[in-house]
Parts: sequence; C-alpha cells; structure tokens
Amino acid sequence: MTDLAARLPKAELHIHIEGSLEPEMMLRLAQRNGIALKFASVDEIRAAYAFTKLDDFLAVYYQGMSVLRTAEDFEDLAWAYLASAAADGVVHAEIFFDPQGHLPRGVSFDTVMQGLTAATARAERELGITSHLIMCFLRHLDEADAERTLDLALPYRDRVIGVGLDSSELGHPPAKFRNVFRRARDAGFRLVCHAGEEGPPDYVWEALDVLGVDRIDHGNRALEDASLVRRLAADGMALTVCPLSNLRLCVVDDMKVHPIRRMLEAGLVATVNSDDPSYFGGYVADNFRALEAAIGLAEGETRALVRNSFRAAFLPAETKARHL
Ligand code: ES4
Ligand code: ZN
Repeated sequence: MTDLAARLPKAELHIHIEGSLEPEMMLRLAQRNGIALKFASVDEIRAAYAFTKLDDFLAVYYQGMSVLRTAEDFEDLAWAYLASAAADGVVHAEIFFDPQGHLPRGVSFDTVMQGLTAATARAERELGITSHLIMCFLRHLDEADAERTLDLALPYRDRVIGVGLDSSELGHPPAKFRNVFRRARDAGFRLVCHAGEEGPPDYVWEALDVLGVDRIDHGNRALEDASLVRRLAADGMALTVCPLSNLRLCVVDDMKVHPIRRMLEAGLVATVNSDDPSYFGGYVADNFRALEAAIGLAEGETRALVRNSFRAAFLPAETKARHL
C-alpha cells in the first residue's frame, strides 16, 4: 500500500482535544495531579472503551478528562495530538474543546486557553502545522449555561475562531441553542454543529435554518432525507465525517457499509476526521486506512476527500487555494 492518504497534506476539521487523551497520558496526569481514577492500568482503561451508543462513550470521555487540571496538562495534551496529526500529514487542524467539561471542576477558561494556545503556537513553529480552536457548548446542559460560556470566550475572540455544539444529541435539538448561536455569530465566531450523528435529519435542517451553521459535524443521517441531501449539495455545505467514530459508536454496523462513497456521489463536501482518536482507534490517517481496507476507497476518492478538507476549512481563500 502506498499510504497515499497519510502522505497528502490535509486539514483535520473534527477533533475533540479531550478525545485525544491517550490512556498512558491519562494515568500520568492522574498521578501528577493526585487524582484518583477508577482505572489502574492502560489495559483497564482500554477495556472500558466498548460502546454501543454515543452516551456510553460520553460517560467514559467525561471521566477521562477529569485528570486535566493545569495549563501544562492542556499543553501536553494538545502537543501530543498536534505531533500525531503532523505525522499523519495534517498541515492545518481545527480543534474542538469543551470548556463546560472543565469549569465545574474549578479549571478556569484562562487555564484551558493558556495550555492550548501554548501548544498550538509551538506546533506552528516546530512542526509547521497551523491550527484554530473551536469552543463547543455541551448540548445536554441548558442554553443559559452556554450563554455564560460564550461570555467567558468573548475576551479570547482572537484565539477562538468558532463555536460548536456537541455531547448527547438525542433530545437536545440545535434549536435549543438558537439565541446563543445568534449572539456568537454577531460576535464574529464561525458556527458549526454536531447533527445527524444519532439525531434525525430534522436536527440537520435546524442546524442549517435555525442556527445558520457554516459546517455540519457528522451529518450521516442527512442521507435519510433526499431533499436535505439536495440542499446540502446545493449549498456546498461541508460534512466532517468520522468513520472510526461511526463504527465504534454503532452509527454504522460495519465499515463496509460506511456511507462516505454515497456522500461523495451525492455531491456532498464530505471530509474524513478522527473525532476522538484515543477512544475510537486511531488518528486521521487510520480513518482513511480503515475506509481503504473496508470499501476500497479509490485514489480519486481519497484526493477528493483531502481537497474537501481545505475547501471546508476556516482558512483565508489564498491559503486554501494553495492546497486545491
Ligand atoms: C463527541 Cl463523537 C461525539 N459526539 C458528540 N459529542 C462529542 N464530544 C466528544 N466526542
Ligand atoms: Zn465530534
């Protein structure tokens, strides 16, 4: 195998930094911070990574991130991700973070920002990889909590390019967050939203028509609605698709039936991303390799997916053009 996908320069647009916490680092940070984990070894941690749905994963994900306390922890975490991404040919990453997963534990917004921006600055200097940060609101919490989080982010507007919506999808439609997204747009943030991972096509419609998002994260279930597919294609709306995540969370039953090819054939701007690489079995190149192994992704399809990653990135037109 030529491993074309790993060699091509690409952008990664859907990666939760807390989901890149590898078991080894989880144990090291727990020890460094004197935090009791219910896991005693890497094997015990990995054994907990058997999920049948999104909420199974989220319970383990929120436990795992409890070891993150200091700016140094966030810097170590983001540096490790950026080094792995660079090794996979990623030249630009748009990285999600979940401040509401940290604030209730007494970790300030400033601590998180200090750590993440130290790593992204160093990665740009030493690895030649650029990155943006996207702050996600946790959709299982109420809109007032998201509003307070947006207030905390306003002084960091120059270091946070956008806002997103993640966590437990069913029962928490995008419209629940219409006011905070309107205010984020008015403040100059780009807008993205997890939709159609477990939630119905209606949630994708809401992300488009109520929130007015610039990209859809996942979007798999949009394929159930032909008029929605036509709308997404007509708008050139990008989908940040995460194949290994889809497999591990049972969004698809088998990688052999992953809809990535159908998405491309329908004219959708689909991209390939790792989501939570530590929890789902690999980084972005592993996601391409899994598709190649399961559905025989052709060279032209790989190149189209990689091109789409730049089309969909929040980069200046001149920078994008260099990669298209
Ligand atoms: C997530 Cl895979 C996924 N879906 C929704 N929210 C998330 N947060 C972290 N990973
Ligand atoms: Zn995600």
